[in-house]
Amino acid sequence: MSLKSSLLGVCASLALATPALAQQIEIHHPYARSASPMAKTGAAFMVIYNHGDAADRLIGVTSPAAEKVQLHTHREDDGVMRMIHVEEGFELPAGDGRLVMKRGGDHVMFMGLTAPFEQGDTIPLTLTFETSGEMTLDVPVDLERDPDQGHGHQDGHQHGQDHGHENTKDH
Ligand SMILES: [Cu+2]
Repeated sequence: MSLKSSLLGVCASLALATPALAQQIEIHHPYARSASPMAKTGAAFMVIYNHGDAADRLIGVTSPAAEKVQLHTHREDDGVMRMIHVEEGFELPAGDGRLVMKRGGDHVMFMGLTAPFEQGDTIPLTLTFETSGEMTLDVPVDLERDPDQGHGHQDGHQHGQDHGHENTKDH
């Protein structure tokens, strides 16, 4: 499945679930990876936009692909980067606010994978938003993506720049 068709699927399922809010939450460039075929954990990354007039919050994640799925971030602790479970979730500010989940930062964490993440697989993932409700998408596994590619830096990054990567990552 191409990235484009999976994004279309996202829009379609959201429209069915919450017609009034269909335009408000938009997900760009989702992908999932794990460190090796033996890994029992994996992570997913994406950029989420809130085009609505009210702030929202990503408060939960579920997936049949792992025993436990959590929202994580990385914090530096005495020079060591550690992953932390963020129970309160991540804020999505109103008016095109953006949540960037990327390597070394905020991410969706899969613990106890039910099957290894293999290149070309898609991982079903349900995101729960405080206001907009649930949204299910198929996240493509991309083990080859460069960590620095795709999302750029979290600060001062323009919406339009994200689209620039679409062509290079489409199959
Ligand atoms: Cu993690």
